[in-house]
This record gives sequence, C-alpha cells and structure tokens, in this order.
Amino acid sequence: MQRFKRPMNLTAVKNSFHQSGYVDWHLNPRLSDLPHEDHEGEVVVQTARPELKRPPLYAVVLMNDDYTPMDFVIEVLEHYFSMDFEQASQVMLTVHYEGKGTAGIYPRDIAETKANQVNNYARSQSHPLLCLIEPEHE
Ligand code: TYC
Repeated sequence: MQRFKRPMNLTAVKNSFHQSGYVDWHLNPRLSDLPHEDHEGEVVVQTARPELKRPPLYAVVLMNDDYTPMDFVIEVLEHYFSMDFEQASQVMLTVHYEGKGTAGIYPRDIAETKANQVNNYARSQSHPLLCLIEPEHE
C-alpha cells in the first residue's frame, strides 16, 4: 500500500514539535520563523541557532572516611556511575589517598539525584560515606 503524507504547513509542524514536549536542550533546533515551502508543497524546515544554552555541570564527589569499606565504595561506583571494576577501584583509591574524588559530571538535577541516592544507600547500610556535588568549571 502506498501512503501519502498529508502536507503540513510550517505552523502545524512547529505546533506538533512543541506539543511533543521534545525539549532536550542539545537536540532542539529552533524552527525558523520564516515559512519556506518549495514548489511541490513540501515543507522545508530550516533550523536556527539553538534557543537554549548548555546547562551548567556539576561534579559528583565522594569524600574519604575511615570506616566505609573499600568494597562498598567500589560497588557504589559500579552501580550508580556505571563504572567497571577497574575504573571503580581507581576512583576509590584516589578518594582513599587524596581525600576526595570525582565519580561523574552531570547537569545539576542528575548530579543531585545521584548524590542523594548514594548517601541514602550508604546510610541504609550504616556506612558514613559522604557524596557531595560541586560546580564544575572546565
Ligand atoms: N578510607 C576507606 C577505608 O580505608 C575507604 C574509602 C574510600 C572510604 C573512598 C570512602 O569515599 C571513600 N576503608
């Protein structure tokens, strides 16, 4: 069966784009305000500079302490930060020897959520492990 797309004007394209709730900052081209249709009646969508800036980033930082078992810190890094055992061990040892270390870098909401998850999990297992977030300036 052959299907024909119903031609949409630019306003309809914009409306459906905005109604879709698709507002991911780095994939959200702003549609041009100037309608531009070719002679076949097909809509040509011009992209413009993105409306939104990159979000500020935050480092999720683990602090050293004398009581949390090394294995537990490695498990946290594997589970919440998707590290393999080698990476997780490296980061854990950096924290152990240098006092603190970065587990990952994320937009603020994600960083806060991860830090809360780590702190809640550590507390649920009666470990004093502390996870903080810090503004990340490159
Ligand atoms: N210093 C802890 C120990 O010797 C290990 C540890 C590593 C604790 C990293 C916290 O964020 C941390 N058991």
